[in-house]
Amino acid sequence: QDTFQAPDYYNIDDLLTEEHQMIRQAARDWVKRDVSPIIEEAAQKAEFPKSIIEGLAGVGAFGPYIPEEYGGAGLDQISYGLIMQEIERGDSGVRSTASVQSSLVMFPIYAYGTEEQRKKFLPKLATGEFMGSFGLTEPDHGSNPSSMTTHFEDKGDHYLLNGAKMWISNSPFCDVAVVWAKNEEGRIHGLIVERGMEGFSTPETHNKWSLRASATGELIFQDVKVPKENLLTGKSGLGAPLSCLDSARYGIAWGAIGAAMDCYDTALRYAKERIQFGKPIAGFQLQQKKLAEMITEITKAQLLALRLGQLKNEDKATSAQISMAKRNNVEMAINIAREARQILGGMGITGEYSIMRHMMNLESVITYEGTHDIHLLITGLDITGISAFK
Ligand code: TGC
Ligand code: FAD
Repeated sequence: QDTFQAPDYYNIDDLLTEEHQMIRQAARDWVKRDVSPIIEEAAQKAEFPKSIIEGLAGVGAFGPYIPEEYGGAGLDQISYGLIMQEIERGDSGVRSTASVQSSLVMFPIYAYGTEEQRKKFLPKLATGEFMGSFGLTEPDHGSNPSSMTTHFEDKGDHYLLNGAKMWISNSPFCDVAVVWAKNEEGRIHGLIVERGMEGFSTPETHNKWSLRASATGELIFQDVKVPKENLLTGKSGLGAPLSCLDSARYGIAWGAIGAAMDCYDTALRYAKERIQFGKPIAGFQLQQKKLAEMITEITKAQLLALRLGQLKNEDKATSAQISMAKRNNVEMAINIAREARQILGGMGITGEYSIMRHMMNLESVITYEGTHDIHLLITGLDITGISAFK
């Protein structure tokens, strides 16, 4: 059952347009109907529920802000954020699938691809006929992707790609992968690698305690011949993949609010119903402190995300502003999940409620797309002008 109430303590809905609210409602209704009933079982079995791909496409989660002529939904950035929020209310792994497809696969093809690449890939990615993955992280190069070793050589009529990527969302079932690799001069470029190319394999990573309803794996390239027309020609250097991350990190800043809202709403309802020592546990000050702090933090995160969305719409959001929102909102959500789980006592550790699943999922969310530490250092660099990375 799903009786979710969306917290809106500061009447933030008044700042949204009717269209925003309709888009959010459509995503919310879909999550309630098609995701919530199946997601716990999928997570327990550690299976990505492929049945939801069509629905994700239907609510505009694949390329929300990609223009309609390429199959996208042509929406603004706040709509994109609201869709991510509703999807992550269901599960962070489902939102991951959408984030990767939209911001890490469709965005680079749209922004840096040729017209032929856009026409060939974007409409199929928008409907979910093609699923995509994004290969930046390597076994020995996570927070520091500029030192990647995956590389390609120009062989005249094709490129020869060698190397390996690790921790790649959607990899086990992806049809296409946007892969970041160095050329002979050590310059980073994006290549579109397609399933079926000889020497390309995508083994799944098992035994995850987090993001279990999302498939994670490797991308392995052994002398893969990539046609020259699959090079993303519009931008090279680390700034190219990092600009994709900006878009995905922005979506995560909204998505985390969804997970937090679900935990808060569940804990609030449980606290009002659960009787101990002759009264609802919601009547005890310690539990009220937890709940009051949750709604305060959710409200602050909502305002941060909305303002960032306005800046994104005006093309004025900086990477450092996005980092701050990703870091703050994910930490907010993981803290709320931990506190909410305690409010449910023993019931909080079961799959009867979504909280423990959110809590475990958020351990990945606080690590991927730049760790919590890295985003702090990005803020540190922005305000001091001094890099503390190296
Ligand atoms: P640095 O020297 O600072 O920058 C290199 C070039 O990139 C430019 N740049 C950016 N451009 C666009 N957006 C950004 N956010 C940018 N940040 C930097 C920069 O201006 C420079 O350009 P140019 O023209 O001067 O060359 O690079 P660095 O090597 O010092 O690294 C900086 C650092 C540590 C912040 C960066 O490497 C970083 O963000 N590391 C974290 C890695 C990361 O986030 N990986 C994520 C992998 S994908 C993933 O996790 C998907 S999860 C699935 C899901 O989303 O659900
Ligand atoms: P490391 O970089 O080894 O970091 C380990 C620790 O050291 C962290 O706490 C980090 O904060 C800290 N650290 C590192 N450098 C510094 C520093 N300079 N100063 C202080 N502390 C530092 N990647 C993709 O490319 N595509 C994907 O689709 C994708 N999906 C993912 C899905 C899941 C479920 C997970 C868990 C990861 C995924 N990733 C993906 C990879 C993810 O982006 C990386 O895990 C992340 O960037 C961190 O890299 P790492 O795991 O190698 O950790």
